[in-house]
Amino acid sequence: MSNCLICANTYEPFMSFGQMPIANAFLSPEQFPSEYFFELQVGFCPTCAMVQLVTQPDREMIFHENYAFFSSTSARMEAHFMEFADLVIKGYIQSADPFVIEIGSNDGIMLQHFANSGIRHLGIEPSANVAQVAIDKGIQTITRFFDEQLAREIVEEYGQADAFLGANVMCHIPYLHSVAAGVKILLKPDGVMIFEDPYLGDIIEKTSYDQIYDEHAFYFSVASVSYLFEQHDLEVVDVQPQNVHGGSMRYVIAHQGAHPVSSAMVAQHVKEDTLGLRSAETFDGLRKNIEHSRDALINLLRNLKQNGKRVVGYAATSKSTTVINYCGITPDMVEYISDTTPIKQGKFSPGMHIPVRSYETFKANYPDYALLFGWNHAEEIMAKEQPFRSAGGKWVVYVPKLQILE
Ligand code: DWN
Ligand code: SAH
Repeated sequence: MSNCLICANTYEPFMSFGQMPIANAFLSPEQFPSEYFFELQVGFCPTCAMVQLVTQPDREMIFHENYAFFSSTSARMEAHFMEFADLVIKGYIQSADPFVIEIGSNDGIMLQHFANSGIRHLGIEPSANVAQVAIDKGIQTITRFFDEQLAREIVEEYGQADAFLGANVMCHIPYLHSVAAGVKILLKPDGVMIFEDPYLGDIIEKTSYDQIYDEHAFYFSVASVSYLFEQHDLEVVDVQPQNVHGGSMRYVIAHQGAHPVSSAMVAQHVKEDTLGLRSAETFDGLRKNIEHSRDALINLLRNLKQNGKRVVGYAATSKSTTVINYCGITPDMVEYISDTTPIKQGKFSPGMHIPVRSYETFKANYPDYALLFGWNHAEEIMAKEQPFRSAGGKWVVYVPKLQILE
C-alpha cells in the first residue's frame, strides 16, 4: 500500500518494472560501479484517479547542471512550441504590458517567441546547463525549482502573471500541491495557466509504457488534473488534445468561476469514463499489454541477432531507458544508439550500457535495422531517413504495436 501524492488516500501499485537507473543518466565506464538504481513501480489511486510513481528519486539526482535533454532537438517540437506561443499571444494575453512565466523552460524553445516579441517573460528552469542555452539567447531565466515559495518571491519582484505556462514539466513534479498553491498566488484574477503533458488515455491506448520513468512522477487525465486544482480553488476550463510526444493533453486552468468551462472539457470527462480511466481493471489490462509488448520486442531482437543482423537504436530518448532495461536489451542485440545530442555521445546508456554514438556514425554505415526509440518523432525521422530505407534499411517500431517497416 502507498499513499497518493494528491489525495493522501491509499492505493495499490499495479506494476513494477524492476530496478531502473535514472533515465537521462548517460554515463562513462568509470561511473558504472556507482550507478544508481531504484524500483520503478507505478500505481493508480481509485479515489482521485491519479496514476503515479510509487517512489521517485530526489529531484537533484535528476535535474542538475548536466541534464541530458535539450528541447530543441526536434524540428517538429520547435514548430509546435512556436504555435503554442502564438496561441497564447493571440488568445490569452490581452493586457497592456503582459507578463508570461514558463516553468521547465529548458533551452528556451517556447519562451524565445515571447522574448522576440518584446513580451515580459520569466523562465524557471532548475537544470543549469539547459537554462544557460536560454539565457544565451536573451531569455530571462531563473535557475530554480518552481514551488509555492518561489511563487511568492516572483509576485514580490515582478507582480502577478497573465499566463503561466508549462510543457512536459507538471508531470515531473511530485510536490504538485505546492505548485498549484503557487499558481493560485501568481495568476492575475483573469490570468490563465496553460500546460501540457503526455495523456494517460494515449499511454493506455498505445501501450506506450516507456513514458513511465523516473522523471515522470504522474500520468495525467482530465479527471485527476481537475481533482488536483479544485483543492486550490482553481479549475480546468478547457482541454485541447495535442499530437506530440505520442499524444498529449493541454489543460487551461483559471481561478474558480473566472472563465467559462468549455464543452470540450465536459466531453473529455465523459470520454474518460468510457475509456475506463477510473477503473482498476483498465490498469490490469495495461500491465498485461506491457508484458506482451516486452515479449514481442525481445523475441524479435533475439531472432535478428541469431540471424546475424545489425541492429542500431535510433535516438537515445529518456523513454528508451525503460524499454532497454525492462526488456533486457543488451549491447550484443543493439550495437549502439545514434543520437544528435553532443552531451550523450561517447557515453553509455543507463543500466545496460549500450554505447551512444553520433548521428554521423549512423549515416556513414547503415545497419540492417534501426530500432526507433524516438517513435514519438516517427513522422519527422522517417521523412529525413528516406535514404536509409532506399538503401534497404528497415525500421523496428514497438508503439502502438511491434512492426517492421521496410
Ligand atoms: O518529458 C520529457 C520530454 C519532453 O523530453 C522529458 N522528461 C525528457 C524528454 O524525453 P525524451 O528524451 O524521451 O524526448 P524525445 O524528444 O522523444 O527524444 C529526444 C532525443 O532524441 C534527443 O536525445 C535527441 C534525439 N533525436 C535524434 O537523435 N534524432 C531526436 C530526433 C527528432 C532526431 O531526429
Ligand atoms: N518544456 C520543455 C522541457 C521538458 S523536460 C519541453 O517540453 O521540451 C522537463 C524540464 O522541467 C527539465 O528541463 C527540468 O529541468 C524542468 N523541471 C523539473 N522540475 C521543475 C520544477 N520544479 N520547476 C521548474 N522546472 C522544472
